[in-house]
Amino acid sequence: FNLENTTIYFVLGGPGSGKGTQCQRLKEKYGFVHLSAGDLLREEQDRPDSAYGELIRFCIKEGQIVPQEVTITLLREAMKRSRSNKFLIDGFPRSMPQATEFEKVVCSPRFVLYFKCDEDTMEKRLMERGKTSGRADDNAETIKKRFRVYVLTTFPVINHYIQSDKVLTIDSDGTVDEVFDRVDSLMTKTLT
Ligand code: UP5
Ligand code: MG
Repeated sequence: FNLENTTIYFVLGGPGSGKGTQCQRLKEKYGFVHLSAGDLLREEQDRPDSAYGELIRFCIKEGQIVPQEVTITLLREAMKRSRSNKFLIDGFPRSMPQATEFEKVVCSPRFVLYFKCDEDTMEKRLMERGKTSGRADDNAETIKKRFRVYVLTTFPVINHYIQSDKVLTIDSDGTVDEVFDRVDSLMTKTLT
């Protein structure tokens, strides 16, 4: 597992801000491997012989952060498997200790894409998705908890990277195409 020449962009923003949707478009255009920490946790939760299934299920339902050892291990394994060296890490790190540990055992991000969105918009999107997603956390009660954890615990990570000038802020209100145009033009600039 060679970390030399590895480029990582963290992709952060509140629940429903559009991280996954935009990563999908960015990976196609720019050839990144997209790793959603939430998706990796949900896969692990559903693996029949997982030792962490119950723990993950509980944390997700409560909107709480899964112990970072689990998530960082899943991310490292997925990075290794991909054999790539360009990653969009979506929905991680969710706390300052996670950021510190990841930088220690993997590497620092080149940039942080921050999808900024107001809570009303995010809530509408998540409630709409909840009609069909089957996600245990797309309900009004859990969404409230996710917002709280985001503000108290995840937002400080964004603030931390703002201090080191790594954050590219994208206004995430508007259509998927409008948001993509914004992130696309910022992305292009980071690569030239
Ligand atoms: N949508 C997207 N963009 C739109 C637009 N511009 N206009 C209209 N609709 C738009 O989008 C959400 C919904 O909105 C979709 O239906 C989409 O079509 C629509 P999406 O792109 O999925 O937004 P995203 O920001 O990815 O929302 P997500 O729900 O995935 O955010 P979360 O950060 O809450 O979810 P995640 O999967 O990352 O984490 C879930 C849980 O896992 C956490 O709460 C936590 O319990 C656990 N977790 C950890 O413990 N540790 C981690 O490191 C990561 C997760
Ligand atoms: Mg997502």
